[in-house]
Amino acid sequence: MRRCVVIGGGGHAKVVIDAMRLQGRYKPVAVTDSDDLRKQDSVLGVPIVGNDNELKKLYSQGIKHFIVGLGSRRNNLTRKDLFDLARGYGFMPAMVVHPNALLATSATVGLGSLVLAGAIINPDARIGENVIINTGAIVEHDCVVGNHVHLCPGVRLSGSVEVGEGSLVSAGALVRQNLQIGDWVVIGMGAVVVKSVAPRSTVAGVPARRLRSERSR
Ligand code: JB3
Repeated sequence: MRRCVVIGGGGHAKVVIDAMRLQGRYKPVAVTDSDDLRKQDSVLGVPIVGNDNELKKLYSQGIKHFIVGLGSRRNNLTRKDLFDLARGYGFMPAMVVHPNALLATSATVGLGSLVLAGAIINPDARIGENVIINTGAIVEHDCVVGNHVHLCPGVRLSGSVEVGEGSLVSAGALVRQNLQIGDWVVIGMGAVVVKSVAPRSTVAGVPARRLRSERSR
């Protein structure tokens, strides 16, 4: 089994480690966490070995795979930065799919991505790298989901929706078919999105309306 480091040791890391064990392709052997007080703590029995300065050492010890185990906060920038950091050290991204997720045979999922229990990804959907398809999220046929996106629990993308890089779709949001969600967009919890969303904007509500736009990244 491929040994794997999990970057980030909070609540999301628990579901990552659990899915990894159930999938049986990777063995989680170490966790890094930026909170130095958590060194020598563990997550579901996997030791926290220190902060991200330990990554180089882990790689030299023969651990060649990683997954970002951090969920999103206000956006996905930290998840992207951690993905790029680990790739820079030479690690290969793990691709973790919970055995109770349903993936169509023609759907594709990129490296470093995580598909959790109860998620459904329908035919010809394309999922990028370092994406989280969280518990019970539905990605309908022909959707295109960009790198570093997080679809939170219970999100539903109707057919042929495009979600740009880094966007965060919060829990329970619903997106109408054929819409384009730009890069680095934030969609609020429970929103019902009936119009395409411009890059870097934040929308929320039913129907979803823009709250603000033009964030720097
Ligand atoms: O709602 C659900 C189902 N999941 C949420 C998930 C998507 O996001 C979950 O309930 C949380 O709200 C959140 O999970 P996450 O990201 O694990 O958050 P938290 O439980 O607060 O733990 C984050 C951990 O990552 C903390 O221990 C931090 O010290 C650590 N951390 C923060 N920045 C980092 C970094 N660790 C590393 N290695 N590097 C960092 O840059």
